[in-house]
Amino acid sequence: MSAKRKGITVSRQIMDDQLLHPQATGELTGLLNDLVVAGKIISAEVNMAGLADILGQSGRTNIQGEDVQKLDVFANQTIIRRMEQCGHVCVMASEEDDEIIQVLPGYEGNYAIAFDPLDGSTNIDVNVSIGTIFSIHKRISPSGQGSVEDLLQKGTQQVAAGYIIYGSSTVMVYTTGCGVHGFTLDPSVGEFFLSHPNIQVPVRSMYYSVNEAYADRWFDSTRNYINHLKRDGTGSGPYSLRYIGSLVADFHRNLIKGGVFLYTRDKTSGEKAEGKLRLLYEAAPLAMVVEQAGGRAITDDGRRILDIEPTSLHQRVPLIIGSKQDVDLAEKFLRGEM
Ligand code: P6P
Repeated sequence: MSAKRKGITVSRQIMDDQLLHPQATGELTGLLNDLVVAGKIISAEVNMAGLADILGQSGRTNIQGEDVQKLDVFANQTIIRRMEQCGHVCVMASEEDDEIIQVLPGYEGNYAIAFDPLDGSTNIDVNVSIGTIFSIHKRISPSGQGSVEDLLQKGTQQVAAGYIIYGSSTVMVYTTGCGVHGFTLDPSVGEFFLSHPNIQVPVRSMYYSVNEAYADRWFDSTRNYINHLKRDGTGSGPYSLRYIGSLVADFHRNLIKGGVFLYTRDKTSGEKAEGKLRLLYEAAPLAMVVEQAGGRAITDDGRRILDIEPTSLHQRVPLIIGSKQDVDLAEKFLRGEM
């Protein structure tokens, strides 16, 4: 990275991205910059959580039936408040809300945003990295308040996607379809500075990321693939297991160092018949990021994540995502070719 690019802020990069899209009006730029502000506010709260009385349960449960942590509520409200009055959004979907979320009357814009405000939040109290994941589509409804149709679009139709990981430092990673860039927050000045330009996920790795506790409930293709990696089936040495249990943390490590993450279907069916992760605001945005970085994202029955036509806001989808060659190999197993 040349010296002149050292001080590139995320807002400058968002503007540079806009210039790559001749038809851009600047609305997406405005939306992303408001999302950056929300990320800074959430980051400050997450970093204070250990001190402020904000740790622990909020006493509520969400659509997933999970105890909602206080920081979840704060993060969700922070993003909603920014998006409902930014003038660039017509409708929202959040992991924390059963139904679509409208924007303030008169502030309707041309984009729809789906987000997981604080994924991995069960890890909050033990200081494990957690994150915000977002997916942005151009509206398809004509005008005014948006509708669920503006959100239920294929991943290939996303105009921007990314995440903010709140860990040892706060890093924002996003793409608008022109590559993937990472920015690290300098809390002393309150700015995200370019720290990971043009991220390319290593084409293969030595790491797999899966919850081995579910091995007895995997389909044979998944189990055979994992055993192949563990038993040096690739001939380059046995893979190591790295699993944090926080999707954004596991994904970010794989994006930077290489690796393959799996959360596949549970063959005993039940609520995890399609896995645990959500298409709209987890799998699809991370799939856009990973493909823009040269990786792949598929389901464990061989579908490309970005090609899946969503049918409901909170639908689950099995996910195999990461280094291209590792996902290519997984695809061979699930096609019965190995
Ligand atoms: P399991 C966190 O609750 C989460 O939604 C993701 O961040 C993470 O990848 C997954 O669940 C972990 O699930 O079943 O391994 O605990």
